[in-house]
Amino acid sequence: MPRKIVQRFQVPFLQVLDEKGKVDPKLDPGLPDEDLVRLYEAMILAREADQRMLRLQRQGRIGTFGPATGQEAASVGPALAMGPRDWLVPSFREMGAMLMRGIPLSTILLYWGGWEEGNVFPEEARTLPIAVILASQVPHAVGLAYAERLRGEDAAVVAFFGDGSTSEGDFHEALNFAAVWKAPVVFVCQNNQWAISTPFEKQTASETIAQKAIAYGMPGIRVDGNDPLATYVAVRDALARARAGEGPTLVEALTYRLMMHTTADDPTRYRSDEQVKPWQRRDPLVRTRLLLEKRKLWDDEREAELRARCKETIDEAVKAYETWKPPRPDVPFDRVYATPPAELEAQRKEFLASLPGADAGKGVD
Ligand SMILES: Cc1ncc(C[n+]2csc(CCOP(=O)(O)OP(=O)(O)O)c2C)c(N)n1
Ligand SMILES: [Mg+2]
Repeated sequence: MPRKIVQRFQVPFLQVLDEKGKVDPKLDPGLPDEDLVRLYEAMILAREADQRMLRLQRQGRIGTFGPATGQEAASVGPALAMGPRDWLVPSFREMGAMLMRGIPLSTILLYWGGWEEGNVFPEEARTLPIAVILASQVPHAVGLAYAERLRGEDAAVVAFFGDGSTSEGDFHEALNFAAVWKAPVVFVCQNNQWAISTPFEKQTASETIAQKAIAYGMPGIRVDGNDPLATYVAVRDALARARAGEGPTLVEALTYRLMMHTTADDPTRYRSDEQVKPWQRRDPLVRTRLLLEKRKLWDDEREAELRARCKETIDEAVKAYETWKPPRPDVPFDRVYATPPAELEAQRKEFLASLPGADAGKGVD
């Protein structure tokens, strides 16, 4: 037969916890109570920290900041699914996951305060630096995953990026390489439906991001990105595939950017409140609290106690950030190469000599 269908494809969708806090019993991952509470607490801390950082930016106490309010479930679910030896490769809206990996909030404040030290994480957090250059982290994630396998390690990698980042060449190159070489990596696209002012419909002619996986020969799934149980289940299953040597998976977490792109952006210039409203009703924090209440794990008293604990944690972090003193100004030169080339060292010297108070021309050690 000269004309026939050679392949047929489907794009699955997963939601476990709906907006009313109801879990589909057939899909319930059966997480222990303490994990459900952990997910909720991590999302509340991320939200509170986000809102505080917005205020700090408006007061001139940190630099430009990209909030993740409304997107917390997309990063805490995957973080819960990860093991301690796995690697987190973030973009820039994964504060929930980063805090769960044990990165101090004061370090995250240093990052948004513009300090290079804000990219130096505790080794045991196994987390790469924040990546603002879109999709630049995705090939790195694949290389990291491939290297772990080459070394015979059991570790896998979870790499995050946004919907806009899927239009970058780096994204496509990374997915192709990962699929061909069966690298143990899980790609998580936080599809918040905006790339600054570019809406999802103008970003791609694909109906979903998940379907892009098909072209590269890996499974793709779209999940409700405001459902921490769906993001958990999808990444848990993808990590199991990765560890079994079956290669990568693309998980599209469909969510929504409720706030501005960054503090340098005014979203009222390109979208209306009416567009945003339905997504406020899909807030991941609200449905998770409803679930905890249904399971008799939560009440107003626990909520008040948690909010007070978050405030204390954030106050301490802000204090640590604001009393922090840079040990020396040339730290950014340290982390570009394992062994810096002579040219870079010459630039370091020139930079140090140019600082106010520096004795120009004098060598610096
Ligand atoms: C290579 C590159 N091009 C442009 C930019 C400027 N830029 C920063 S964030 C952004 C939009 C990113 O959209 P998306 O990937 O959907 O992530 P989101 O901001 O929605 O989380 C753009 C264009 C950049 N950081 N890097
Ligand atoms: Mg986006």
